[in-house]
Amino acid sequence: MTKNNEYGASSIQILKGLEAVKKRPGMFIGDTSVRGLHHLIYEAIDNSIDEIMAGYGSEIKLILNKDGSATIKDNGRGIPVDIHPEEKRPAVELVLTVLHAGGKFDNKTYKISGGLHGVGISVTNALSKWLEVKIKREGKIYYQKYENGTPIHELKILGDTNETGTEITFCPNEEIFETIDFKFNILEKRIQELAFLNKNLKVILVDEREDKKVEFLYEGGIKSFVEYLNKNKTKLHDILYFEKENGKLSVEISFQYNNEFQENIYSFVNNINTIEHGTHYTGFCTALTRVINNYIKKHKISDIQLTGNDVREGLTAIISLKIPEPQFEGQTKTKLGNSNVKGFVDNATNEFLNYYFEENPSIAKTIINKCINSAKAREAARKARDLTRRKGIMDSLSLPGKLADCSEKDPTKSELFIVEGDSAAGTGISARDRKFQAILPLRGKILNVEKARLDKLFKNEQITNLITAIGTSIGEEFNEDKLRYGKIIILTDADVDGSHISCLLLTFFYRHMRKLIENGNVYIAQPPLYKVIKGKKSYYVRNEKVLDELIKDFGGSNIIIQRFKGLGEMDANELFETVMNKDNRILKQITIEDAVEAERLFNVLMGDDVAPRKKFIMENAEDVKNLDI
Ligand code: 0RA
Repeated sequence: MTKNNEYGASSIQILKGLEAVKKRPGMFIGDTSVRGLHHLIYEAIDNSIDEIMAGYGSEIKLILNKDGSATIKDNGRGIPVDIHPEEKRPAVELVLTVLHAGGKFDNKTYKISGGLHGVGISVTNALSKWLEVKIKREGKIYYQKYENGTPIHELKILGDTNETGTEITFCPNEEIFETIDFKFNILEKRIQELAFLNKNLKVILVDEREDKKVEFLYEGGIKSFVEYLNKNKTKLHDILYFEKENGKLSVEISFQYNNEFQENIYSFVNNINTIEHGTHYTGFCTALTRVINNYIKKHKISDIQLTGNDVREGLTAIISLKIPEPQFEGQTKTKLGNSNVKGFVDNATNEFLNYYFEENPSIAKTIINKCINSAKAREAARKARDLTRRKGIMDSLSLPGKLADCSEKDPTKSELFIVEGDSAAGTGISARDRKFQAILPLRGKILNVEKARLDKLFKNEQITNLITAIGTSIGEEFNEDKLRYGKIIILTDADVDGSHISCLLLTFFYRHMRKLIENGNVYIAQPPLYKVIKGKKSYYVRNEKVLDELIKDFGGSNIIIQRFKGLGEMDANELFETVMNKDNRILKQITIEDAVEAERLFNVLMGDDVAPRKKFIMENAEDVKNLDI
C-alpha cells in the first residue's frame, strides 16, 4: 500500500445496519426533534474537524441552502476513494453507507470528536432524503449521489482540480424529523464553541436563506473561551492556561477568577459539553482545593480550611479533555466515567498550580483572598438561613400571606402563577380555577440574584415568599420532592419592564432552583398584545406580524383593535382565556439546552444594555416550538 493511502479502504471495518438507523433514529441521534435534526450536521462537521485537527486543512464551511439542504465543506485531504478489496466499492461509499465505518479508518491516532453519539456520517446519509458528496483528491473531482442512504449511481469523476477537500450536501428526510428547518442560532452557537475548543480552526456559517454569515477563529482556543465568558465581569487576574498529554489522554485547562459569586466551570470531552461533568472535573477541583489549602498553610495565611465551593466561587474555567474511548454516564449521558482521568487531571493541575503560585505570589494572594472571603460569606449565609428557619419563614406551614393558594395538594396537578403587580394578581385571583391554580403577586422588580450572595437573598421578602411558596428551598438544601406546584408560570406584562422581571425570575431559578428548569417545571406565559374584534368574533394577537396578517385577511374594515398595555388592562375573562385556560393559553416552557448558552444568555439578559435583552425576549416569545397550548 502506498504511503498516502495507508489508512485507505482496506482498514474499514464493516458493520451493517443503516436499516436500523431508519427504523430507530432516536437510538443514533437522540431524538427526531430540532435537536436530532441538528445532529445530522454535527456528525458531518465532526469528521471535518478530525481531519483538520490531524493537521490537514484549515477551515470548515457550513452553508444552509435555500432549498432546505445543508452543505459541509472542508479543505482536508478528501475522503479516500480507492476500492475496498473485499467489498469492491470505493471507500467513500462505505463511509457513507456502513455504520461506524468513518471512525475506523485511522487506528494510529483516534477519532476524537465523534459527537455525542459518535455514530458517523452514514447516519446522516440514512436519515436524508438525498445526499451528495464531492471529493477533491489526487487531481480529480469525484461525485456521488444517494437517496435515502442508497447510492443512485457509481462514484464518478466530474473533472480535474488541484485542490483537496470534502463537500457533503444533504437534505434531511421530512418523514423522519418533526421539523427540517435548520436554526441559524443553534448552529452559530455550536460552531463558535467548536472554534473555541479547537484553536486556529476557522469555521464559517452561511445562511443562504436569509443572507446571514458568521465566521469564527480563535488563536487563543479555550483561553479565548474564558475571555468570552468573563467579558462583562471584573477580572481578578490574567487568564491562566495549561495543557498536559500522556500519549493517550490530553487535557487543556484555562481559568480566571472574577469578583462575582457563581461557579462557571464548563467541561468538555472530545468537544462534547459534559453538562454533568465527571472525572475530569473532579480531578481539577480536587487539585485546586488542595493546592490552595496547602498554600494557605505553608505561608501561614490563615487557619481556615476551604471547601470546594469556596474555591470555585467566581471561577470561570474550561476543561477540555481528549480521550480515545470515553465512557459517558449519568441521566443525560454527559458525565465522564473513565476513572483513570481523575488522577491524570489532578496531577496536571497540581503540577501547574504549585509552580504558578510559587512564581506569582501576588496573584496567588489575590485568588486566596477571594476564596477566604467566599468561605466567610458562606458562613454568614448559613447563619442568615438558620435565623430565617428559626423564625419559621421557610416552614411550609407559614406560607406567605400574599399567596392565594389552590386547594389541590398534588403538585403534578397544580400550578403557581407568579404575577407582576397587585392589580393583575387580583384579576388573576378572580379568573383562576382555584382548585389547581395558585397566584403569587410580585410587586415591582425583584432582587438581581446575579449580583447578590445567599445571605442577602434570605433577607429579601419577595425572594423568601417565592421560596416558601414553591416549597423546595434553594442551593445545597434544595429538595425537589418538596415542590408544591408542577408548573411555575411567570406572568408579566408584554413590555420591557415585564421582560426584565421575567429575566430576574429566570436568573433566580437558574441559579438557585436549576433542577426545576431542567425538569421542565418553569414556564413563561405569553399574554397577548392585542385583541381584534370583528363582529361577534374576537382574536388575541401576540405579535405585530400576526396583527398585520389579520388586518390583511379582514380587509381592514369594521374591525376593532384593542391594545393591552399591560396585564392590568385585561379583565378576568380575557386573562383566563389567554393565559389560564388550559385549552387555549400559550405557555413557553423554559429548558436548559445547554449551560454555556444559558450562561451567555444570562449575561446578555442581566447586563445593563436593554437592547439585546429586548431582542432576545422578542425572538423567543415567538418561538412556537416550545409552546404548550
Ligand atoms: C479517512 C482517511 C483520510 C481522510 C478522511 C478519512 C476524511 C474524512 C472526512 C469526512 C469529512 N471530511 C473528511 N476529510 C477526510 C485520509 C486518507 C489519506 O489521504 O491518506
